[in-house]
Amino acid sequence: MELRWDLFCRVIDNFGDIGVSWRLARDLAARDQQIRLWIDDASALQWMAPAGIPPRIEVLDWRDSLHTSEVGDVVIETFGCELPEAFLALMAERSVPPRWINLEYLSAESYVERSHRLASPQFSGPARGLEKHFFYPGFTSRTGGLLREPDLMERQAKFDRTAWLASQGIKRHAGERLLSLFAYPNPGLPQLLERLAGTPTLLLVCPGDAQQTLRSLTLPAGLRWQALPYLSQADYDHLLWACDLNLVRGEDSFVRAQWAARPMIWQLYPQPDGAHAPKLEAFLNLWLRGVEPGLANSIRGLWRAWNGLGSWDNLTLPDLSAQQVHAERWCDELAFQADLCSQLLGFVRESG
Ligand code: TRH
Repeated sequence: MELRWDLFCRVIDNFGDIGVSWRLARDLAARDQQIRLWIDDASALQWMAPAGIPPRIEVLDWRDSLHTSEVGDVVIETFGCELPEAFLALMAERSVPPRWINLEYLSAESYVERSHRLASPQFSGPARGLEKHFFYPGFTSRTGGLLREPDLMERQAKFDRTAWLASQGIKRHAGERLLSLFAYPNPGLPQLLERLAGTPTLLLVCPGDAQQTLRSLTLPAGLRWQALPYLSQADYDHLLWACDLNLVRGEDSFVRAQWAARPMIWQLYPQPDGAHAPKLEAFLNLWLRGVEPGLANSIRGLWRAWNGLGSWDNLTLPDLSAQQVHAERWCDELAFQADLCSQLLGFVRESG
């Protein structure tokens, strides 16, 4: 059944808001849904989606939502971005109210299972009489799952690493391991590089602070690096599939690294109130369940240090082949879960 979706996105900073919204829009459109993506700053789509806007998606200026006369069957506000009052009023006027969903941030913390699908009836304001539902992505069956296009695993299985690297002008030396680096400013970078020293490694570095830092550093023996431009979202996936270790950040690249089924290190979006610390521990607890204690401890130590939440003393790089086995097992486990789009569609249909 084709539904009309109004998807709202406010770009706070970085690229996660638009990255998740764009990925969701594309996934819904590929499932025959009609999407209007209302966004206050679509500029990142120039590099994220250089092939242009696919059929069934319209990208519209947020401000124009104040003057539209139509409301779709489903309205999604991403990450608690507040909807314009004029649009809320229009929603309330609709004879059949739209399904109104707040798509929340990703976390493995226990509140997610408790809060997923909760309703929030509106008793005042322009949306009076409507009901908003919270939809939480997550890693367990009692959450909304993760974005995963239906053909993702198939495309990944067909991926030709050598051809892709050549297409990007990346010249890997024989035997060299590949590492992708997408990070917030991180004072731990020199310490991380020390842990990589000794084994020939090519660091493929995404735009951002790390490129500036690396220009002024002398790299330890065996390491070299290459600056990457912003890649399309599709090619960023390819980068993750091509590398032996992926350093990712925020939300969307973190999820994609899990689907890439390669060893990874996650840098969380640092929160001034320290909320990223329990968020990190919750994920580590879930993700490392069943992992051999020596390996699990060593991964924990490294992830904490990379996030400024632990010391670098006595840390070494956990064995990559053991991490590879774990990454594949975790990816297989996650793939059993219904993906986020399927769950959203199911939620909308069952409550429509
Ligand atoms: O950019 P981010 O740090 O976004 C963050 C997080 O979402 C965080 O939780 C949120 O609070 C904050 O934004 C506001 O990292 P994230 O989530 O990985 O988003 C990056 C997006 O950019 C993702 O969709 C992948 C995409 N990307 C490309 O398409 N090409 C590239 O070359 C790179 C480096 C990223």
